[in-house]
Amino acid sequence: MKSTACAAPAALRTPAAQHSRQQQHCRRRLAVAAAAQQQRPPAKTTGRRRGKALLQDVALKPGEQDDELLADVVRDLRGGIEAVNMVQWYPGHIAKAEKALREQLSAVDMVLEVRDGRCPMSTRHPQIPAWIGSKPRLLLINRKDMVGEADRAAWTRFFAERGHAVQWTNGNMGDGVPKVLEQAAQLGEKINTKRSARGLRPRPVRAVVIGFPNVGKSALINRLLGRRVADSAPKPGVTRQLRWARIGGDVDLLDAPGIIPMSFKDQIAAQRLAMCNDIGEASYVDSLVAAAFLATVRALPSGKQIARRISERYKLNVEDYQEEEYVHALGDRMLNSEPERAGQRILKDFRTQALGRICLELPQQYAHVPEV
Ligand SMILES: Nc1nc2c(ncn2[C@@H]2O[C@H](COP(=O)(O)OP(=O)(O)OP(=O)(O)O)[C@@H](O)[C@H]2O)c(=O)[nH]1
Ligand SMILES: [Mg+2]
Repeated sequence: MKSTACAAPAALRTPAAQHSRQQQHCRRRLAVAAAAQQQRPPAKTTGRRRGKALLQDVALKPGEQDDELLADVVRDLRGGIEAVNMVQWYPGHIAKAEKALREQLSAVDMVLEVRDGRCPMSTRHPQIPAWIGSKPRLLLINRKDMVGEADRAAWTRFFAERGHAVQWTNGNMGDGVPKVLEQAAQLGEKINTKRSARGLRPRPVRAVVIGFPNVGKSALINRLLGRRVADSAPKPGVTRQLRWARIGGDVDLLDAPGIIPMSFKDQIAAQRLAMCNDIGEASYVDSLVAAAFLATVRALPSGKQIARRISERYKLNVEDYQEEEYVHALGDRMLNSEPERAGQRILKDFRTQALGRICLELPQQYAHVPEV
């Protein structure tokens, strides 16, 4: 962006003039901030609309484009708007489901915890280990097909170092499912040996499938059962209630709605959930999440390769722009100057793998985390 300071007449470059100019900028900065606050829509407005409204408030107006200082202020203010507001989207059914789930946990023998392979640690619910106590927990990292082999191997090692032999699964195709059934059957044998020693009749193993929204829990249940009993669709919040389903007498499965922690302060993890469509779209601003996605992939070891794919796909070189600018430039180029549509396009292409197989997080980012 061009600086107006170079073009200023000599009189404006004296210390006194500079001081007054700074004061003027401070006043303008406060005015912009105040306008953003005042025009904030009522609290019940969705996160997405609120985010969009704020972004409009804090945008450069015509004639301000060359003002470098004001541009800085605007950038600061925009940066202060969170891309994802999880609190705003904590649907009532999740709170209810969490309560019901905790009540049911005492009746199950094992827990199948499903994570999203594109962000296995951002889809970790920190309270689950405490809720399930000493019951066996099998970690299923789903969406195997959406993550490259090297990333899968690195994550498998990461979990193994922390005592968990994770199972990679594909809820659509069924990869990994026979292994899960095998482990459930082994546990069933143990339970029933104990029961028969006490003179009790054998019973099926009871397993609950839990995890964040849209990670593929219901799809996996359908695969485990070999028929479609649970509703499964590409959006978060499909399963609304806990429901038991039975597999051929050996295993009973409990399908649960996706759960997220009530207080979720990690903005980076929240952004990854938004990128993966694992939280409701009302909680985020597409253009900002798409910009965060571009920044995330830029920092990956395969960042250059992904950048090439993005540039080729949209015929716009991603290396020439800062992330948010790129989303806007894409909007200008292809989508009627609508940055939100550009954001949606990028996110959709990531989610449908049009940009390739991408794992958004790296084990080394969680090297300091002992609990998984
Ligand atoms: N590519 C791919 N898609 C998957 C996989 N597993 C599930 N899906 C798809 O992901 C979408 C979400 O799956 P669901 O089974 O509804 O997810 P869920 O965890 O039950 O979601 P909620 O009930 O909303 O919490 C569906 O469109 C599935 O077809 C997988 O391993 N790979
Ligand atoms: Mg479901």
